[in-house]
Amino acid sequence: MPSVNFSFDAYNDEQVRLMEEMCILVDDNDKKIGADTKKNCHVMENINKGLLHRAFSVFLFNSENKLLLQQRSDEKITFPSLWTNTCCSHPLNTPLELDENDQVGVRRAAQRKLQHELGIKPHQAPIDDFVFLTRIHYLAPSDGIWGEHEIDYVLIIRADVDTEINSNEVKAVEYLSLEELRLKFENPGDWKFTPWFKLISEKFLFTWWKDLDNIKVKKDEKIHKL
Ligand code: DMA
Ligand code: MN
Repeated sequence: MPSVNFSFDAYNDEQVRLMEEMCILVDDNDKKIGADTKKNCHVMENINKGLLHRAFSVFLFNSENKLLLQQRSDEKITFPSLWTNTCCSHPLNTPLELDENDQVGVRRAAQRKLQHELGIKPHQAPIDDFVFLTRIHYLAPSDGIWGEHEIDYVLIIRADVDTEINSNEVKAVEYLSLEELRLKFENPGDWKFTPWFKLISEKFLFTWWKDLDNIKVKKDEKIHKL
C-alpha cells in the first residue's frame, strides 16, 4: 500500500514509533499475502481498499473466574481510553510470530504483549497455556483517520498473574466477574468499550465463560465474519 502522509505531531512519540512495526497482511482465508507497517494497516483510506491484517485478542481469567480488563491509555492512536479485554495486538512479520503450527506464532505474540502492556512475566503466562478458540473477521472505524480491519485470533488463558501496567499503553485494569461485566454493559456509566470486545462478548464470551473448565471443546477452525 502506498504510505498515507499526514502529520503525526499530535500523537505520543512512543505510539508513533510503534506504528513502524510490521504486521502480517492476509486474505479473507487468513492466508499470508504480505506485510506492511502497523500505520498503513490502520489507516481507513487503506482499509477501505480492502487491506486486512492478522491480530489477536487475549482473555485472561484468574482462578476466581474473573476476567482481567484493561482501559487503553489516552496515548493510544487507535481507540484511546476505551475499556477492552486483557490484551490485544498483532503477531509481527518475523519467523517466530509467523509460525502457524498450533497458532504458536500468535501465542508467542500474546505472551510478548502481556509483558509489554501489563508487565506479566512470561513464566506466569506460558505459551502452552494459551488456548486458541476461534478467529473473527471484523472492520471497525476508530475516528475519521484510523480503524481496524482484522482477522483476530481469540486466545483464552487461565492464570493468576502479577501486573505492573505500562502507562503508555494502559490507563487502568479491573477484574470483573461474568455478572459484573453484564451489569457494566447494561449500565456503562463513563465506561466506553472497544468494538471488538463488544462483538466477541455478544457472540461468544458469555457462553465460553460458563464453561471455562471445558473450554477446549469450544474451539473451531472457522473465521466468523462479525
Ligand atoms: C490491536 O490491538 C488488535 C486488536 C484485536 C484490536 P491494539 O490496538 O491494542 O494493538 P497494539 O497494542 O499493538 O497497539
Ligand atoms: Mn489491528
